[in-house]
Amino acid sequence: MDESRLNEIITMFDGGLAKAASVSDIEALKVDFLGKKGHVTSLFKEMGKVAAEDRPAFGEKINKVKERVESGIKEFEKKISEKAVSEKINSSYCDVTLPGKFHEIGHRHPISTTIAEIVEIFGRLGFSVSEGPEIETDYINFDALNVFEWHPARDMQDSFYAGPNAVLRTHTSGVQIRTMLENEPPIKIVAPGRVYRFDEVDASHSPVFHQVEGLLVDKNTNFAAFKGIISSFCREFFGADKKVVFRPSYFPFTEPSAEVDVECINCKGRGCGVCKNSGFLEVMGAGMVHPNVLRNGNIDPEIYRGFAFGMGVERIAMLRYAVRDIRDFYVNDLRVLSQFK
Ligand code: 2NL
Repeated sequence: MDESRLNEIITMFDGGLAKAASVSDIEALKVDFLGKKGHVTSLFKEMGKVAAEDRPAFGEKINKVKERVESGIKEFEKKISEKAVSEKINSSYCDVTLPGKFHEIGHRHPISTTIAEIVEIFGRLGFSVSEGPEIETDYINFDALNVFEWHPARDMQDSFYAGPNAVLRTHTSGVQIRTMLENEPPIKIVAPGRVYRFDEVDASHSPVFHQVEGLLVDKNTNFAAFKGIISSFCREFFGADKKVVFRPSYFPFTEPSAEVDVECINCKGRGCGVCKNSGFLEVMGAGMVHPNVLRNGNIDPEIYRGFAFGMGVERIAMLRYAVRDIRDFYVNDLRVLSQFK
């Protein structure tokens, strides 16, 4: 075994490496040189033929050849993987300095904002939120609220019916009747939601609108507590400087009943078109819960008293945002709605 055989193998390997262009080329080289029958492997098999005293020196030499082949292959593999990475980077080039795509962010509808503010203020006064179905029985929507069979509000012409005993709720009071039936006092809830009335559409009427009603039932509540809570709400919502007045009124479900007026937020009480020169705006109806209604809620009126109130959200939103036509809330014209961001 002479040096020239070793040099021959190295020359062959260098030639093969120079021509290699792909992973499969280098795999073939690996087999040719380091495989079971490869050139380098066969050198080790020839060890036996070498004289014993020459073996260490020969062993060292063939190990050098083996290392040379292995490092050549390793270097090639490194080069080819770097090339693959840089090709990938170049082919998927992205200009990170280009401006991004602009997506407009949505926002709350003014009616939702108004409901959220009302609910938030009553939340701070200790009221929690209750919700219920939009289709009610005649009993829950009318009878339980002391609205007698002959009451004009029960005229079929004034309400939408989904069936013989299925009315689209004309107020959210049903939620409060059910709350009374399902809970022991004290009760302190607000019931926001969509309500329906068979009204001709005009600048201030819509057949679908929103209401927030409230109900407090407890042993020791009274008309003074009622005035205190409602005044607090009105000052919080409309401004601390506004006068709040309670005018006698009538509702079948409360006795006594009151209409609540707040000093005009447009003219501060001087009189203008918004308040029809009265200096005041009517913002809600309210009163002490009628004993019949407490009884229908399975609450003993000899032990408990309650007060309740109801306000139209659209009306309040129109006053607050100086919107003159209720339909502006429903046509979903972004030129209108985007003013309420
Ligand atoms: C209005 C007037 C009102 C109520 C709603 C009520 C509910 C129960 C018992 C008693 Cl469960 N009353 N609700 C009371 C007074 C007035 O609404 O003008 N709403 C827009």
